[in-house]
Amino acid sequence: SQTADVVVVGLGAMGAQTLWRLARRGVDVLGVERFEPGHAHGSSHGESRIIRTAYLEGADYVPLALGAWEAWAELSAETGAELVTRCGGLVLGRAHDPSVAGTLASARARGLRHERLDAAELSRRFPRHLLEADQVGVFEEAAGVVRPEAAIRAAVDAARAAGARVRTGCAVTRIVPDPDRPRVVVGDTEIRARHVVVTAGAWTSRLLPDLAAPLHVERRVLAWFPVDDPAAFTPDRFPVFIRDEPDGTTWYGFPSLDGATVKIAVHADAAAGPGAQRGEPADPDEGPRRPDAADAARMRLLAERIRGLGGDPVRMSACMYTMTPDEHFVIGSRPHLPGLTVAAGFSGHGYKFASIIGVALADLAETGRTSLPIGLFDPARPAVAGSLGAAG
Ligand code: PYC
Repeated sequence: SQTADVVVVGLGAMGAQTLWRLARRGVDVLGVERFEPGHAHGSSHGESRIIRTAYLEGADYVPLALGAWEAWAELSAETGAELVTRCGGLVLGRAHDPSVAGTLASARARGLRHERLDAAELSRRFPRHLLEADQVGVFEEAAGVVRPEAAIRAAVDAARAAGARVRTGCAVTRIVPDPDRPRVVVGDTEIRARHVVVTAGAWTSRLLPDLAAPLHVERRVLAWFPVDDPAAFTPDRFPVFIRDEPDGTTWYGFPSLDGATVKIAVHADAAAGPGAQRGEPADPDEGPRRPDAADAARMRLLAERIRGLGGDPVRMSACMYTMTPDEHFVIGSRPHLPGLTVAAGFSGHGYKFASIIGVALADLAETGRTSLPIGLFDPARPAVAGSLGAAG
């Protein structure tokens, strides 16, 4: 058997940052990852994620978003990796649609700089977006792109350089809670720790069936479309965007990062099939169903709402969301799972926060508390634990 002060299970978005923060603090930390850091089997591939500040999911997220920007800058400074491109962000929809209304409410509640734009201003400043006459926009300068795979690899490399031990290509089969000596089983090896941080993404419920949190794993499709004029889609001219359409679909996209294509994706699909929450269910061990011609057709309909995108996607990929019932994250511990801290259920909007959640998880693993505002993510809240009559 092996020992470590802290074991981090899963080195994806959240685990990689936690590993790095702990190693940097001099903690004896061991990370275990079933694939290789920056892999394409989970929820953090596809080269880009949105970072924004006026947080449409709730003004309570704003302090964390501000902290996330700073924490990403620390990782970039330490590793020399360019991980964030600040290019501004546009939220589009009708005035009462959730993304527009939520962004405005958050910006106003926290006094954040933003511009509310009507259809005429939008078509003048952002002529590539084809909109209905009643669609409006909110532009925020403090938004941009985070590079998910690069950030995971940078954090794992920096953690190793700071002394972390890392085991990749091996799946954890069991996590045994214990107040004094929780254990993680990997193949024939049992790793004993003082504390275990579980950041297993879509695999969380498989590894922790007693968590008593209804985490619903769903498939999402990403598609890259060729651009007609690369100069019109550079980060300074074509910001990241989120669009609510009148049929209830929310989709999003990025400036061109390769000078040839733009990536778009659906966040919440109004046309999701039966049994789905906001997208098709997925099994993490099998992986999300591969994108097919029907996906291409669906994505093409969205791409056509941007002038200069269209035709067939040159590339598609599928990833997984792990949804909670209220779409807020689950971060913390439960009395019936002693010795463990869990972070899961990022509901398709967590990546941008990985840098600061790594700090919070490192705090929790070291001392059992954090000064960061994560109360909203309490795993014991009624929307999560109550919905299953949870133990503990
Ligand atoms: O986290 O900003 C986000 C986002 C938008 C669409 C999907 N995720």
